[in-house]
Formats: sequence, structure tokens, C-alpha cells
Amino acid sequence: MPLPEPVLTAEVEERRLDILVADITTLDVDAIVNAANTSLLGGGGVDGAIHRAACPDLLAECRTLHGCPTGEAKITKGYRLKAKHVVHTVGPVWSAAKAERNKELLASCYRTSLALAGKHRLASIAFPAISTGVYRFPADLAARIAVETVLSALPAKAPSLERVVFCCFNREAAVHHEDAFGELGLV
Ligand code: AR6
Repeated sequence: MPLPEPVLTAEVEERRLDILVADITTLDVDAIVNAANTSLLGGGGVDGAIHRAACPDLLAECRTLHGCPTGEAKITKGYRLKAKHVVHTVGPVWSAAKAERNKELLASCYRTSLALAGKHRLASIAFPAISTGVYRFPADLAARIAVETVLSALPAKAPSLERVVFCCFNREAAVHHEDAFGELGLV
């Protein structure tokens, strides 16, 4: 099934970067990324939505992974999701006092998720706006880090990827990603 109409699309070296406003659990891509916590055993926000949509087998597979450190990522099957895989990554909890470290950790979430997509030779992946909900990372800064990191890491970490989706849950998040596309000269 085709994805919803993008808010904005950019072509970079024959790869497509899309900004969508959608519920990530509905997307028909090779992998969706989950903004999880270090236990990988579920939670609220996008994590809760993904576990509800995927079925309890996802939680059972997550139990075998023994958690995930902040800034890293692990992959599972997608079970009842349209997405074949879920890449679970753990974003930093925002703290202004540790802004530089938090920025590095958020970038690492995108890089390690892309590396897993590359390792599994996936062609398409959709990211939510990691850390911008319960973890309170400033949404404009997070969008800039997301787009910048995907742009720089994509060729080396995940040459198989033909399409990367920035899946925004609302229009406001999409505007931050649109701004980042503009600032980085993509449109
Ligand atoms: N589709 C796309 N985006 C979504 C969806 C959805 N279905 N639901 C929420 N968002 P959050 P975090 C957006 O809080 O800040 C969990 O309890 C949301 O609007 O899900 O990384 C975990 O277990 C926001 O922009 O993740 C962790 O404990 C973005 O997804 C903790 O929350 C991220 O919001 C992780 O916090």
C-alpha cells in the first residue's frame, strides 16, 4: 500500500527523504523505529502504540534482547505491523545541563538505527521524532539533529536504503522537520 502523501520530499543521491504526518504503526515500510526505553519492555507514546499494534509476540522477542543502552538500537520482527521489522532505539532524556551529551546521544540513535537497517539490507525505514515526547528533547533541535544525522550517515551506514521517512505525529513536528530540510539545503 502506498504511504500517505508526504508534506515534503527531497531527493538526495537517488534516495528519497520524506516528511509525513502519520501514525507510524500504519506505515508499510521495511522497518519502523521505536522510541523505546532502556528496558525495551514497552511504555507509553509511540512505544505503547507499536507494542499494541504488533501483538504480544513483539514483547516476547524484546524480552530476549535484555534491554538497550541509551543511544543504541536493536532490531526485532514486526509481527502484525505492516512493517517487517521494528528498530528499537533509546533516546536521551533531555536535560539542559547535559545538552551536548544529549545531542550526541540523539544523533547516535539515528546512526545506530541506520546501521541496523544497512546490516539487514532494508530499503525503507520510518523514524518517529525520537525523545521529543515524554523525554522532552526540544522538538526543533531534535528535528535538525535527525535530518542532519540521516543525511550524513546514510551513504556509509545504510547504502541499501532507498527511502527514509520522518514520521511526525502532528503538523507542528512536521514544520520543524521542514525547517531542517530548508536549513540543510534539501529544498
Ligand atoms: N506515530 C508517530 N509518532 C508518534 C506516535 C505514533 N503513533 N505516538 C507518539 N508519537 P514519545 P520519547 C510521537 O513520548 O520522548 C515511552 O514511554 C510523539 O508525538 O513516544 O522518546 C518509552 O517507553 C513525539 O513527537 O517518546 C520511553 O519511556 C515522539 O513520537 C519514553 O516514552 C516521541 O514521543 C520515550 O520518550
